[in-house]
Amino acid sequence: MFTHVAGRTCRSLNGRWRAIVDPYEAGYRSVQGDPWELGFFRNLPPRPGIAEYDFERAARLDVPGDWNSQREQLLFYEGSIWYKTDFEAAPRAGARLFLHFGAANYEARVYLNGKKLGEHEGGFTPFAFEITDRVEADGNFLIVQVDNTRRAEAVPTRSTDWWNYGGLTRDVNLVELPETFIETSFLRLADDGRVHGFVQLRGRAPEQSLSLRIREANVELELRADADGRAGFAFDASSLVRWSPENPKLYDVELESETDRLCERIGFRSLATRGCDILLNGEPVFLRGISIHEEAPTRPGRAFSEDDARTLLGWAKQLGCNFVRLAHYPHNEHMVRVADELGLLVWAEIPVYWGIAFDREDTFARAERQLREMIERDRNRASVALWSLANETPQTPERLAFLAALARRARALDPSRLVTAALMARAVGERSMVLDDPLAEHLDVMGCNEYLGWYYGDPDTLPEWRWTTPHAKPLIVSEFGAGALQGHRGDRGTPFTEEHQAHVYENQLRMLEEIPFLRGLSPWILKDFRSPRRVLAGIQDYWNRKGLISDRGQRKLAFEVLQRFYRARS
Ligand code: GCB
Repeated sequence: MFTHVAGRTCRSLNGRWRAIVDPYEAGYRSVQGDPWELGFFRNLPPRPGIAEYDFERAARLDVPGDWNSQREQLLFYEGSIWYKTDFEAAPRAGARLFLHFGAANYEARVYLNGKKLGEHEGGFTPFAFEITDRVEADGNFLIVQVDNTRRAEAVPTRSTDWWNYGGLTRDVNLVELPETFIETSFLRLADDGRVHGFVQLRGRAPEQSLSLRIREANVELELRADADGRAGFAFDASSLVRWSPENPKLYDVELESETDRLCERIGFRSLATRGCDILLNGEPVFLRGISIHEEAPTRPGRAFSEDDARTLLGWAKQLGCNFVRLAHYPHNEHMVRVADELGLLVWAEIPVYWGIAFDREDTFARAERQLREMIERDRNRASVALWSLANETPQTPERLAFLAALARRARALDPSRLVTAALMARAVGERSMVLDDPLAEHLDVMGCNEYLGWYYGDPDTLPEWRWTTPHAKPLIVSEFGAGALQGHRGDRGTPFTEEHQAHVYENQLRMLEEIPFLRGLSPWILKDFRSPRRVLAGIQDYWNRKGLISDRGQRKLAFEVLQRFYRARS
């Protein structure tokens, strides 16, 4: 699929779409339960038994936007909603037209003018369908069934600690491309000091001459795509200033084929590990991070806009971060693009979370596909440093085989990033933690989530805990934290007060400083986020309260504790 939508000729289809809430899938299945040719996608005039619906009378929902946050009745809704919008399209002669969705959670079936275009599974990665030969000059109706039903074999599976926000949660665009177009490119700075990569053309005449220019750095290459439309290259990178959090330098990379042109802002930096060190451009780096869910900064619901990204990542910068963990699924593309600009290294992950069905091949295929779609979308972002495969998964043989295979896949798709996963350590004996998960053998960097001082262990004892591992690899403590309701004040011994949370942070940081192989942290979490598991009335009310910032954007005391720690280290 084509990447870098922002650089293309686009028409936004965002807006107020008609929406029919369909908990029994009456719009897809007959009364016997089979898929039905007279489903809602036909948009027929109302008629008893045939078409007992009418989009024109249905209420509207904003696209992009999760449905749960738009209507009180839909807060907990899980099931199908049918969306409809109308549009006109006048493609230029010879041009091709695509419908591009930033994401739909979790499954989408897409129909144009009553006929199916295709479907997509996976709630956090983009997809597109060509409509060149299906579109009419006017009077097009686009209908999308989105279903967020949780399923055991899906990725994620039934149980998570975040809200199952359903709907067309990201931008929808009509994209116009030439007959043979630049589908994608990949530029990566390798260990040999050269930029390696390829450009992929797609269309009827893929064998073309093309050029790659970075004018500011006097890079100019003349390339020839082969019969499959692929042109590989490698060039000396000595004229390129390296991207880093201190100097997030981006270049305009211009691609021009005989039939298409595309310009993308790209940064160049190298990443590696040496023993327990993470090397950025050859120098050891300590990752001062914070975990973030894709939730809007000051309103409830999914984040989707560039403004949301600037606010969330701006808060991370104020905290003193050079690193963010975008948990627990691929966030919208604005996040990684703004991270590129602001100089924040990124941990990106797929929702292989807790107990997914590690013994199922179809579940592996789902995970693998989400990994590929994430990597293909974001591989040109200098900010993205780590591909994370999984979060807090059980130590079983099936899981090890599953994740080892995913690690191989990640490296085959992108040899220039570090591969990680959020593991769990074990408490052994008196105040000691050991991280000996065999999955670490397959990773470049070990992530580890631990809740000492919150779910277990007395926070006062934290500075006495010692950490060991048999693996000579860098560690990022990818989570620690404590819940606190903003404004709930008291003494530091009382859980859910700001004082208690600040105390856990102070002692966690004292403990973590003593771990010889620690190379970064991303405490849990920047902002309170919604979770159906968090039911404690008066405190949680369906919010996970481990944010350093409340759901309304107010800082808690622990924000300053972490900020002080990071400032002293920058
Ligand atoms: C974890 C999970 C995260 C939860 C967090 C918590 O270990 O990775 O998704 O939200 O703990 O708050 O318990």
